[in-house]
Amino acid sequence: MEIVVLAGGTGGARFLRGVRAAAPEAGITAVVNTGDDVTMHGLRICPDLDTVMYTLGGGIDEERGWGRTGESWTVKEELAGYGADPDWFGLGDRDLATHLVRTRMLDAGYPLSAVTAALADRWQPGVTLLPMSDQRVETHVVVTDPDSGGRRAIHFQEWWVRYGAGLEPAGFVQIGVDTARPGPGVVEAFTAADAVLLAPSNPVVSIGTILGVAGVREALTASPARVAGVSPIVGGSVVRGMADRCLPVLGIEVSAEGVGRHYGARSDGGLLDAWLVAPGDGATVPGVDVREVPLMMSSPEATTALARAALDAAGV
Ligand code: FO1
Repeated sequence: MEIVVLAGGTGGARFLRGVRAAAPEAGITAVVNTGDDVTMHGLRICPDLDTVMYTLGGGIDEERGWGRTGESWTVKEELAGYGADPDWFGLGDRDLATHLVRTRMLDAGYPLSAVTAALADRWQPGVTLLPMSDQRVETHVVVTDPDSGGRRAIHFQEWWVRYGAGLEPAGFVQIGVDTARPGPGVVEAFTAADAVLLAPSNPVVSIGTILGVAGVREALTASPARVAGVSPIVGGSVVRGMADRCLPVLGIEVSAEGVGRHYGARSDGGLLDAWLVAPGDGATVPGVDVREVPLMMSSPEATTALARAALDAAGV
């Protein structure tokens, strides 16, 4: 059985761990958002790919939800000692090795998909990790500058990490998404899929960015598989991350129903055959099989049960 999962960072990575546990015999392909990628101190950093790789490979810091367990911050402190900007991004010493290897391979001309496969060889995540595209796509956030009052675009990582999503977002721009093409294996994965799952990742800057790559949405909707999504909103609020800060910018209600309607029914040209919402969040999404199941990934068992429910909803 072949399962394709669209995923962003922490929530998507944890959900993938559940899918792997719920379907240990299946071939699982994760199509991962690269719009959060950023170059800092001359190094190419791919937060969502790394979060999925570390989480599934056993190297993640569970408490932070990103970066390496047993991390130290000596290089970060030394960079700050030189006043080297940016000093607000948490570059861990162990994590740096990933960025050094990735940057060296990219500079040698290897595409991101080949770099990702090489890095994953160490971690053995148990799923195939595919960047949504080998071409660079970067999400920038249009904000109103607190000092000048003028508008400017800052990289998503600056908005999220430096400002804690505290600056009012006026828009999200996925730079490069229009000319980017689906990464190697992405279209083929949808064609071969028996089930397609949308992880409870950010519908705007993660799932939305993946689907913004020309050809990906078309491949998903043309897939013979049923598509089941998992709401990232529980009881009207976000479980973690900043989806509640992003959804209103696109006029999407911050609710399981709002996100479900935004994704839309497959029969109407949208994405979903099924939509999983939390008990009590009863949502009506015309044309979509809405199911109430516990969504909190509070334990490995709960996460596996959620993944099992999503696979059931996808008919496998
Ligand atoms: N998130 C933070 O809130 N603070 C950080 O300093 C930080 C550093 C960081 C370094 C590497 C990496 O792969 C991820 C990192 N993240 C950090 C998380 C990252 O901003 C998010 O995982 C995604 O970009 C949003 O899903």
